[in-house]
Amino acid sequence: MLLIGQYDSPFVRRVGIAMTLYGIAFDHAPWSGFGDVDKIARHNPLRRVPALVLDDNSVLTDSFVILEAIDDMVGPDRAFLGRAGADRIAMLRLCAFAAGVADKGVSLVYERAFREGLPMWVERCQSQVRDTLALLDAERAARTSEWLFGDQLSHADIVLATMLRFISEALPGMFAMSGLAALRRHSEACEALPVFQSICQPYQLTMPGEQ
Ligand SMILES: N[C@@H](CCC(=O)N[C@@H](CS)C(=O)NCC(=O)O)C(=O)O
Repeated sequence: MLLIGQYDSPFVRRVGIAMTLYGIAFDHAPWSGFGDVDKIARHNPLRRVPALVLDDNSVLTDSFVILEAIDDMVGPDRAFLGRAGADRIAMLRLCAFAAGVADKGVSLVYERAFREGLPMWVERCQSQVRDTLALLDAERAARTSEWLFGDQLSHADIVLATMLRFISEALPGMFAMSGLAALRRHSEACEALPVFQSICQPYQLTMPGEQ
């Protein structure tokens, strides 16, 4: 299998971390969404990352779909990052809030990089990020367990951390992190794990036409 996309994307990184924790062998193509768009387009007409090329050459896109597929590949007994029953909905709820913050962060990055920035859109995205970070911080603070769902890491723990690192690095200073103590503690605990250190790339936006 081939995982396409750079690890400075919070979405690619969450997939790379999950596959590594599951012990799934994969090749990695650290292609930039803009600098390497032609290479990506050969596999994924949507030209987005992450994309996972399966052994039969079919291609999956979107981190949620890819994680669903890899949980399925390892099977219910080994899919320790997933959850079942009510915990599954609770986990997906937090994943969606965290991935949503990352989505709005990506919009803000593009708004800044590709045009001057429509104030109404920028302010809307910033409010969405700010308020959802506050929600996630309160949710994390309310849980006293090592990880969000007990003593075992979950997909929600991973995306919370990949999102926070992305927001901090791609939009430095735009959002005050000082009031987000629980999220910062969570992020530090994740980033200290060897898998987070190996599946990692400092943020860098490559503009179209650059390599
Ligand atoms: N919902 C998607 C979001 C993926 C996404 O936004 N990827 C960005 C890079 S971080 C991308 O490919 N941007 C280029 C584009 O949208 O054209 C997921 O969870 O995988």
